[in-house]
Amino acid sequence: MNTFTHLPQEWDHWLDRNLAKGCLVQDIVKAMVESRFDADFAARTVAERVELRALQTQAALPAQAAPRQPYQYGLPRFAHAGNVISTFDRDVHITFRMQRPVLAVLDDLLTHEECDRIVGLARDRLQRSATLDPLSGQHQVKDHRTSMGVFLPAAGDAFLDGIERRIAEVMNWPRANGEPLHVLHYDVGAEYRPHHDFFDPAKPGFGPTLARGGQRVSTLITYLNEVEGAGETIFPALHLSVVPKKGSAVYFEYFNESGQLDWDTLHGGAPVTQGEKWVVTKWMREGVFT
Ligand code: PD2
Ligand code: ZN
Repeated sequence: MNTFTHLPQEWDHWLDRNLAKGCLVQDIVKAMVESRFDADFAARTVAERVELRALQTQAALPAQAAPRQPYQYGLPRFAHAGNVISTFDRDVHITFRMQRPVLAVLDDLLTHEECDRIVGLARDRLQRSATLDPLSGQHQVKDHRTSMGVFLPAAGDAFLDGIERRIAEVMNWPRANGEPLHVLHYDVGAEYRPHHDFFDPAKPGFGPTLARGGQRVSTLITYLNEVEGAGETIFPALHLSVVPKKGSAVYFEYFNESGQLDWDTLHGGAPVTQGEKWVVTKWMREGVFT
């Protein structure tokens, strides 16, 4: 199928009108792709226009933060009642839960053998972790994330396939919407400073990733070893920290049905003070991750 890589004038006006109305970048890109625009072209065009509009607004107005609408909680994806989640092959125990934001700490998500096996698959393939630059959309190595990491696609691996299936059942969200499992390793001193796992739609560099299944909606961080010192997952806005325990996990959600993002889900990996820390993260998207 031929796709368009040029923006006719009527679409140019349509793009400005929709951004002015406050439509989400990913919805605009999706509508363009459905009208047969090339996906990369659409993501780039929208991202460039968002950046241009931001520059024009900055030039026209004295520095002023746009007021954020209060986050409205919708139906939780994590809709497990009681204290046990019975997945197809394992019972996972809920040891802590909160409603706002939806957050849970889970015990026994992975066996110790499964944790060791995941570490074994990742160990020789680690690379310095990078983050997506919000303006350029390029992957960049920065001081605020000093771990090493690797994605582990499950394709053709029966072991990872089972883990993926269990995780999708726990997160109560389609497996196809998940990014591949991502293993992180922190040495002493390594950290992941507080950040949001979602992509700020106002930042042009995030357009291309938002076109790959939409916004992230939830995160599951599973601890793969016992950390000798610190390395907690911290939630500064909630005054909460989760202490790593081999095989246990922390789950949280940050996106409602109206497209609002919960900024209180700010979180980070505190510096490891002794030993090392291994985790595997699953990020879920709104739609199928491509
Ligand atoms: O390793 C962690 O504790 C951590 C903290 C914050 C991991 C992530 N974010 C992540 O993988 O997004
Ligand atoms: Zn994170």
